[in-house]
Amino acid sequence: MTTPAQRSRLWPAALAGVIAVGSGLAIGELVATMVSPDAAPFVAVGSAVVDRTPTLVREWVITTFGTSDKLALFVGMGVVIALLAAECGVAERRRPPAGVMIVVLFGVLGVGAALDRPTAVWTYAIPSAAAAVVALIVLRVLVGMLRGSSVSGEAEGVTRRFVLTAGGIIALAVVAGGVGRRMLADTTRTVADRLAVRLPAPRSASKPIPAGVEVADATSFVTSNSDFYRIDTALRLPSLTTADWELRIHGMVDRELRVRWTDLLSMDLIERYVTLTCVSNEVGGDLIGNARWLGVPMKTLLDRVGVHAGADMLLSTSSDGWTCGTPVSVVADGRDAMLAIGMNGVALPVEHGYPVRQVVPGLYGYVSATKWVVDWELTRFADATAYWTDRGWSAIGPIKLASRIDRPRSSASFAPGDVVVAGTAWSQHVGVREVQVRIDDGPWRTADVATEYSRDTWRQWHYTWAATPGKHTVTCRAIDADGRAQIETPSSPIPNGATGLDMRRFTVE
Ligand SMILES: Nc1nc2c(c(=O)[nH]1)N[C@H]1C(S)=C(S)[C@@H](COP(=O)(O)O)O[C@H]1N2
Ligand SMILES: [Mo]
Repeated sequence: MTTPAQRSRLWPAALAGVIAVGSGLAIGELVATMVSPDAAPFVAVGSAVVDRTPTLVREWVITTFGTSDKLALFVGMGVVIALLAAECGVAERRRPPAGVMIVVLFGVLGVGAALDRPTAVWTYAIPSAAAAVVALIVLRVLVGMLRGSSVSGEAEGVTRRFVLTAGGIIALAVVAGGVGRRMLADTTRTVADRLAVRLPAPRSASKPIPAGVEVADATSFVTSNSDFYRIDTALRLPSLTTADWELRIHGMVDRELRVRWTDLLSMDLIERYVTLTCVSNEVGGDLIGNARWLGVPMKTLLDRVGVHAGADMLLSTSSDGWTCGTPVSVVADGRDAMLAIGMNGVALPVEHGYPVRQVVPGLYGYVSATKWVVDWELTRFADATAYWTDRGWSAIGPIKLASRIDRPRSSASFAPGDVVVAGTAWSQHVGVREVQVRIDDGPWRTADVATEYSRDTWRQWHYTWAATPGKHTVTCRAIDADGRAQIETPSSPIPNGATGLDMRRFTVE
């Protein structure tokens, strides 16, 4: 039997359990901001409960609690979790590691619930896992202190330490949870705003994709939004809305201008396929994608502000402070440089710059493709630098002619006979004229190039190789529309893009 004295010692243990689980949940909220609002442990478990509640019960809840049914659910969950958490502390105090086991069970439930969300990817497991780890540590520390008090007998000092530690943890948890909630609310607002966007039709549509631009079993000509590579310095995605968004244009201009979302929608929009490439792309790498972008020509806005003759740089800044310098001459030379609002028929995905980003055919992303763009300053290359140029990359970054082998996949092994080797080549805004293939140290042979969509997009190619048994290398190189061949000397991406030829090894048996 438990004596009253023992029972009174269990209250601090129960409190320790509640603090431990509470701080775990708070950290879970904070971590979820980096993954997805749907992955926050409390929300994930709540959603799982709702999904599994029998319709009858759900109807009863809704009729009983009316529109506050969600609040009722969360309060109910809160009470249940608090009781279990208290039990956790008591169990850990009496029979360690019983409390730890309960926390682990909580963690597993949270991870399971998060992974069960319709939008889930494996990273959804992280917030609940982090929550469980934090809860475990806090539980061990606090209950450890209580145990210390009963062993050493110097109860008073230990109590003071327990109260201080517990208080400190509660304060940290409140801050973490508060910040997490706030950020999740922002994200949710942005996601809702994006879903409500109706893109206008372009004044000038992209031309249809002709047959023959794509080689079977190679890379698709259009990269889907979910497969599109993502490169940026944002630890947390900026959460803008169309109502918040404003582009301020200033510097060496005749008249400053502030552009709102509705202004953009009222201008003449163009829609174009443009292939973006990252300067960090290694030879054979996949930091490249081709999408159909909808937007306002950047030149339209430059014309409105009246750019001074001496201004040669458009310095753009994103809402999270990233900067990029683009030559004014390039933006204004008639190419389809645009302030994009649409990607493959939908509003820009948040990670690709929602609500507005730049797309400039022919330049690497670090000098052209500012996402979440909110500021344009007309200035001079002599006077300004940008994020990556401050870190050793070139101020001027035209995309280099390159080619890549996509088929067969590197790991493939195949029987002797005809094998189709295929891939893609790019030289945005110049165009690709020819691709050549070399087997081992043999002569360069001309590959069949697929139909060119435009000089701003990549171009596919294929070559039929009469493969003989043994180990072989296959190398490709491209020649651009001006007749220049790809640079064969290997060089690293820094400072202005990799050079060298893509070579793959295959075993034929
Ligand atoms: N705000 C912001 N925009 C940015 C960057 C960034 O770090 N922050 N990175 C640039 C780089 S280096 C590239 S290659 C492209 C990539 O665009 P994507 O992520 O849509 O593929 O975005 C560019 N725009
Ligand atoms: Mo990049």
